[in-house]
Amino acid sequence: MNTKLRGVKRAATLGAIALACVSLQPVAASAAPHPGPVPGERVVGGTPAEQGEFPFMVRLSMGCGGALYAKDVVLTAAHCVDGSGDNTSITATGGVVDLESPDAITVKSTKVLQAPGYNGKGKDWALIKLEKPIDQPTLKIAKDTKYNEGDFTIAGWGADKEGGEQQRHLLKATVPFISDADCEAAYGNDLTPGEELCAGNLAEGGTDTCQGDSGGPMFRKDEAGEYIQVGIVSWGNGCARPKFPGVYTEVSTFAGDIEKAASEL
Ligand code: 4AZ
Repeated sequence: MNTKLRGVKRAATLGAIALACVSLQPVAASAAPHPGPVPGERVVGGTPAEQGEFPFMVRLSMGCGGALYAKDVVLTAAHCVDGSGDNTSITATGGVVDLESPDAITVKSTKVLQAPGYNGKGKDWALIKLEKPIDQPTLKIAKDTKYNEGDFTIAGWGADKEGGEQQRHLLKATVPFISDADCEAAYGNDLTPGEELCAGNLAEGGTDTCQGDSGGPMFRKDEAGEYIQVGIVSWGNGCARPKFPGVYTEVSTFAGDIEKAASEL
């Protein structure tokens, strides 16, 4: 089954101890048809992010990821939040790769804006307004489709394998763009092309986002060498399975809506 809703409920149940995850590509094992955990490695094919490497990354208390769109606005997934309106129940943690670091910056939410028209298919974006700024660099969003190609970076504190535990340390991986046609071959009408884009290693699997990474950014560098967000972790069939890439909200499609909503939040 596709694990978006299941993953969210699961993450929410884990509550404060829920930390994000990424299944990363096993380099040494990539020739194997079904790469599994590599003995001695803490993350399947993945690597821990360095402190400060992705300073816009935020962990949300319901067990999702997010990115700083502004210092006091987090961009996350619609399926990570309950609806729109005043909301002081979410805590955002930023400024650290280690969620238990004494340097962690924790700030409460004041409001949530879930994408207008969100009904569980496509439109998987939401904004969370923070009570005060998290003084870290923000992540700009892609405003057109030209960056929807090439290799992307994914990062999160979610599970490091399907059914695995949330992570204390931020993990990162690289995944290639997958065409709508290839992604539709996997997901049929569950995919909403134009509102979603896919990424992963189609043939081998082995690298992916997973439960608890939802809401976090997928990003790459632009022509100026700066990070730009092209996706929001949304859903997939399991994690890192061959033939089933990760599905991400297509940020460029909603960039205008996001910009306007943030200015009104
Ligand atoms: C989740 O449940 C989830 N493999 C996130 C990403 C993917 C699957 C599930 C993609 O949060």
